Amino acid sequence: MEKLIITVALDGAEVTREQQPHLPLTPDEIADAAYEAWKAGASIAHVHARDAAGNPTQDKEIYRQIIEKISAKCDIIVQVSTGGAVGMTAEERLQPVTLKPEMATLTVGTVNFGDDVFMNTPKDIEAYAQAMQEHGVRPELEIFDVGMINNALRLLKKGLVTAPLHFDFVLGVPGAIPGTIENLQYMVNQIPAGSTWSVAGVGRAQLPLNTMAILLGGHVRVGFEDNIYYEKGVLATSNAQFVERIVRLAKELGREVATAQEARKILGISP
Ligand code: KMH
Ligand code: ZN
Repeated sequence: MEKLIITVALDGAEVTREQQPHLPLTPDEIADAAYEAWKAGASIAHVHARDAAGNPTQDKEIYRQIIEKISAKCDIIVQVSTGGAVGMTAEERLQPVTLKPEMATLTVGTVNFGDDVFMNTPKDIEAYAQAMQEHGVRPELEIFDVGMINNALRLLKKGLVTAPLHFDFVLGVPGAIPGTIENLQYMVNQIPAGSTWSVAGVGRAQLPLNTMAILLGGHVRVGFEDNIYYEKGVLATSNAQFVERIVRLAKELGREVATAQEARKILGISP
């Protein structure tokens, strides 16, 4: 089986310090958290920028700082968000792609998101994909619900993304597909042979879905963006703590963990 890629989603756009006191917010804090997670075994850092007040922003200069600070500490792959936060415009959301990071997320459909709507019109999705192609950025296709897989295949047909595709199944967002083992298995069965995939389970779905991915040959995403609790009622003390648990589980289950360089090879990213 391919080595296991561990992505750490360090901060997200929705979680607050009030909910999770160890949430990294400034570029320095995000870089330190990425470094700790990399030391623990993560090979991709999925990052969202926050402004001085801790609110989500897609400001290019803040992303630039985050990328520079992380890269000065370690060789973890930096994956910027083009999802940003609900309500942001496409122009806002696209900003970090112009920095030519190694990876960026690309959500391929609109979905209810708690009490909000995470808007991704066909036109905007195509514009994000095109910008990623222009800037040489490897897209990770974010799949919040089943129909989005078909949208990804349409992008492939149009030549806006290239095979092998890399998917991230995000299960358990209120308003989207629930985080069950059956749903993950169904989604995995729908993607083209030769694709790679990881799974991000929201809240208590994180650990069982991550474990299933280790067994099925997929990859995993952990971190405060998706889950702030280490176990029921107990807040995690760091993002790295989640990575450490995955590394232990992978070892027990006989799956080797990929370094960042090995992850680049698996995902077809030139170093
Ligand atoms: N914050 C969510 C609305 C991504 O990073 O690309 C979208 C999101 C997905 O987090
Ligand atoms: Zn995100």
